Order: sequence, then structure tokens, then C-alpha cells
Amino acid sequence: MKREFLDLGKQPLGNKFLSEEQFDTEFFYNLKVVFDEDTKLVSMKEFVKPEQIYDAEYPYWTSQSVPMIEHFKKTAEMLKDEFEIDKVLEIGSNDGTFIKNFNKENTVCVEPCDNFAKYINEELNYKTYNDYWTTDLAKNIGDNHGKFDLIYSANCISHINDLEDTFEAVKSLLTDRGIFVFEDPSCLSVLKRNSYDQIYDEHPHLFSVISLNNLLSNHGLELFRVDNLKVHGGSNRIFARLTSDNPPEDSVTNNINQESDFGLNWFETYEDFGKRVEQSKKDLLELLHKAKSEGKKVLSIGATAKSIIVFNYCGIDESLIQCITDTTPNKQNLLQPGTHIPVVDRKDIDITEYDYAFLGAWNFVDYIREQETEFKGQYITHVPEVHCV
Ligand code: JHZ
Repeated sequence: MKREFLDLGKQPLGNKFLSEEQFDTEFFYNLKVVFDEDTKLVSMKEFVKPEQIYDAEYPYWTSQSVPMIEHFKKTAEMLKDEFEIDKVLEIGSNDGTFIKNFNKENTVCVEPCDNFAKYINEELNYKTYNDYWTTDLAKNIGDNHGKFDLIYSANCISHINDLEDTFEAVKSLLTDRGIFVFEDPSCLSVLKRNSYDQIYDEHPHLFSVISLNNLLSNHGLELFRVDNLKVHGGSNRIFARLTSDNPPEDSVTNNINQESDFGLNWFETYEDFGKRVEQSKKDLLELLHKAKSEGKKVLSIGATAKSIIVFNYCGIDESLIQCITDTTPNKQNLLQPGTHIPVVDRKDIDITEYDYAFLGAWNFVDYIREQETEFKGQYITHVPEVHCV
């Protein structure tokens, strides 16, 4: 049985930055979040069709966030050092930031967004299937390339509505020694940090290790290792293989115990989180209204999908936050979905004119503070509770 514990209201799509001419056709959906009592999985109550999200203009280029380039380089090195890998398949390759660390000859990428698939195929010359990850596609890839020692996916598996088909497709393409490694935001971190902005159209599921252990085992896959990562405010890197007689590493039991101790098996834990989210909204609005009444200027750094959720849920508009800066050219000089706050190139504004900077990309707080040497105001964040840094 699925039970609802959070209602984040009417939301626009997480990466559809727009111009004024597009206001009439802007798409909204109801963002409600449920807990499945059987599998312990957290998901959106109603999914958005992927075709509405991952189009040829999808603007999130992984390489625009400098810390992520280093993250994927280190991940690739670790995998090459610790496992026997000849052939690699990546699901959701985005702009190729991860796959570039592997030899072209032995790799296959899967990427539904036309812009990235074209870029990886034609600019980087890595074999890429411009399609969604499904059992049908896996059959086609298997016929053409055989099986893989590593199937890797970062911030993509939690984006896929149909997990049953996803895991079946993975199982069908793993060699006997093969590993399936994927990383996504951690449910435990989200609940601990009240980072409710990790749930939206592109993130229809929020994974706990407990839920993944349940789901993978239904598909002939077993979880054998979990790495806890700092990226994206706390992610888990999950290692799975075909079901075997080998025991899992201690990290699996340790993570499951930690999550159980926090209460991730119980609906009431999620209900409490829902209450904290409502409080977070009140606190953020109070802080921003106070700043406004004092005539202070506020901007936001990072036109993240996350900040779209926060601003739309809280009802924040240009009167409270005047603009959003972002390094991604495809987001600049457009308006944030829903709120229509302008997104600008950081280079086009004088940051010394602003008193507060909301951390839209709170997950890169250290990097941003290092870069923003001219900013003399205070940072605002809602993670883990609303406060000034
Ligand atoms: P970032 C996206 O989420 C969408 P978002 C997606 N669903 C997902 O899963 C994650 O990414 C991985 C900019 N920036 O990574 C670049 C600055 O302007 O937190 C990006 O637009 N200055 C696929 O959007 C954004 O912020 C900076 O100094 O919530 C960061 O987006 C840095 C470091 C970034 O993810």
C-alpha cells in the first residue's frame, strides 16, 4: 500500500527554463510524495511522462559544475583499479563527463536527450544509442555488442519511472563477473537534511538502501556494496551483481542498520519529515519577507532544478529574490519555470549590490564560497534548516 506524506503543490518541470512567449503553454503537475509500505520505496504519486522532460533542449550539462568533472574522473579510476572491466555501458550519459574516462572502443552509451546523444556520438565519438533505457533497447544492444562487465549510471536510475523494466534490462546485459554501479541521492540524507527539493519530475524515486535491497532482489540482482558519497548533498553509490553465493560487504548491513535505526522502514518517519518541510517553508518566507521589508537585495546562486521546487513550493517571486545566476549558457537570459524569476550570467551582475545570496546549488556551497570572493553579504540556505551562513 502506498501512503502519501508530502504535498509540494503545483510544480513546473524542473529544467524547462522559458521566455515570456512560452508562458501560455507552460506545463504544471501536482507534486505529491508517497511511501510504499511493501517495498519501502519513496516515489512521486503521479509520474510525468519522460518525453515531456528529456527533449533536445535539456539544459543540464554535467560538465558545467566543475566539481562533478573531478568526481566522475575519480569514480572511473576507482572502478578500473578495483574491478576487472573490459566493456562498459553507461545509462544516461548526459554530456559524456563520466564515459570520457574510458577507452572509446569498449564502451556504449545510452542517452535519450537528442542534444547530448548527438554531442557524444559526433563530437566525442563514443557509440551512443539515442533512446530510453528499456528491456527492448537492452535486447538490441545485446544483439549488437554482447554483455558488459560494468553497467554504470549516475543520477539516472532514480529518474526512471518503471524500475521493474530497468532492473530486468540491466540483468539481461551483465556478464557473469559483471557489476551494476549506480549513484543517486540518498533518502537518509534527504530526511536528515530536510532537502525536500531532491524530489521532483526528474526524480520520481528517492532511494533508501533498504528499498533497493528489496527491489533488486526481485530481479535476480544482489546488492553487495554501498559507498556513501558527499555529492549532491549526500548520495549512495550502489554496487549490485547477479545473485550469487558470495556474501555482501559489511557496508550493506551497516547502511541498512543505520537506515532502520533512523526509521526508514516506518511511515511515521516520513510523516514527521513532511511536517519539517512545512516548517522550512514558513521559516524561509519569514526570512525573505524580513529582508524585503528592510529594503535588502537578494539573489540566488545556481538555477538548479532543486531551487525551482523550493521557490514554487514556497511561492517565492521576483519581489523576494530578484535574480538567479547560473554558469550554464542554455539557462541564462531565460526565466525560472513557474516563478519567472530571471536567470542571468554571473558575469553580468555586480554581486556587491546584493545583501543576501540564496544557495540554489547548496550542494556546492564550499565551491561557491571559494569562488565568490567579492560577495560581502550573507548566504541563505534551507538545508538542514533555514539559516544564514
Ligand atoms: P545541480 C540536476 O539537478 C538535474 P540540479 C538532474 N535531475 C540531476 O539529477 C542532478 O542535476 C544531477 C550551476 N552552478 O548539479 C550549474 C553555478 O551556477 O545542483 C547548474 O546549473 N555555479 C539531472 O539542477 C547548477 O548550478 C557554480 O559554482 O538541482 C547546479 O545544478 C556551480 C558549482 C554550479 O543540480
